Amino acid sequence: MSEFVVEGVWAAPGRVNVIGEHTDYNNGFVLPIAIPHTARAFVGRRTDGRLRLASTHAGSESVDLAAADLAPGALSGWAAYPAGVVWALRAAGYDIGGADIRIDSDVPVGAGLSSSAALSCAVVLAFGDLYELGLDRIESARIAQRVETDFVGVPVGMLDQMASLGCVEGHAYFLDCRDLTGTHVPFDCAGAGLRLLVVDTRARHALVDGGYAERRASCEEAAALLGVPSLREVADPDAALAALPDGPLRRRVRHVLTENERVLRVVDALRNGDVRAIGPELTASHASMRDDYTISCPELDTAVDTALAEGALGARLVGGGFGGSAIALVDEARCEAVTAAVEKAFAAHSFTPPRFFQAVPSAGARREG
Ligand code: GAF
Repeated sequence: MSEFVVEGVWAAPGRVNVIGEHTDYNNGFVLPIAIPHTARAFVGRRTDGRLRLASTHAGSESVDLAAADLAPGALSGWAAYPAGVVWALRAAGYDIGGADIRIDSDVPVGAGLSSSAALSCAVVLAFGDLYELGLDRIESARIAQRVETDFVGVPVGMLDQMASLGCVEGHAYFLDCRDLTGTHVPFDCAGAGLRLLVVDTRARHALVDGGYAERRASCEEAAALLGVPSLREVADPDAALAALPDGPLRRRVRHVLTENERVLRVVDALRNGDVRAIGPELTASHASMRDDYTISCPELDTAVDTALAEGALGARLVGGGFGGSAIALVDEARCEAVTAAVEKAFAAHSFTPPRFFQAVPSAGARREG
C-alpha cells in the first residue's frame, strides 16, 4: 500500500462515567469525565474515492475499499468505527470522498472506557475540520452515535460521544440527555486527598452481545406501559413502580429512576466541594446495577466489594456492564492497599489479573496537529 496521506491529527479521549449508568437512552442524567487515554486519528483526504484504514495495533492488517461501497455490517472490529464515520456522514448528506485514516489509540479496548466512541469522535472531528462541515458538538456526537447504532448495530445512547467531545480538564460533565444541555462541575479528587481508581477487570465486555439492547428494550416497554414518552417523564416514581408488575421490569425501572436521583445528589455534593460525600452514592449505584438492572458480573462485584472492604469511600461498575471496569473512590493513603487487596482477591478467584490506573478529569476531543 502506498504511503498514507496525512493532513492532520485529531485526538479524542475515553471516559469514566462518575455516575448515571443506563440513564442516557432514557433521557436522563449522566456525569462523565474524560480520561487521559485517547484515540488519535491521522487523516488525509483522497481524490480517488478510496477509503484506506490502518491501525497501529492491527499490525500490517489494513482495509482498502471504495467509500461509496460502505454499508452497515460490512466491517467489524476497529475498522468499523472510522469507516462507520464516513458512512454516517454520507448518510447524513455530507459530500465526503475517500480518505486515508490511521488510528493509534491507548484507550483500553473492551474495558468499558469507551474506546470505540473515542475512535469515532476523533474521526468525526477530522472530517468536520478537513471538509469544513461546520458541525457543532451535538451534531458531531450524533454522527458518532450513528456509527454505533446504525453501522455497528448497538443501540447506545449519547453518553460516550458527548463525554469524549465535551469534557474539560478538572471537571465532570453534568449532562441532561433529554436536550443534551450540559454544565461542567469541578471535580477535584486530589484536592480532597482522594484518588479515583479504575480497576479494569479484564472480564470481557461486549455490548453487541444483546444484554445491552435487551435492557434498553425493557425501558421502552415500561415507558409505553406507563404511558410516558421516556422514563424521564415519570412524574411520581413510587406510583410508577407500583403500577408495574412485580418482577424484572419493575426492578429495571427502579434502577433508572433511582440512578437519576443519585446523579443529582452527586452533582450537588460536587458543587458544594464535598467530594467525599459522593462515595455512598457510587456504592448504591453499583448495588442497583447488580440487583435491579442485573448487569454486573463476579469480577466487577469482587473489585467493588474488595475495594470497599479495604476502605474505599465508594465503588461501582462503569459503562454498559457485563464486564469491563469498576471505579473506586479511595483515600490517597489507602490506594496501594486497595490495589493489592483487589489483586489478591482476583488471584484467589483465579480471575485474569486486573489492571489499574487513576482517572484524572482530562480534556475532551481536539486537533493535535
Ligand atoms: C455504554 C453505552 F454506549 C452508553 O450509551 C451508555 O448507555 C452506557 O453504556 C451505560 O450508561 O457505554
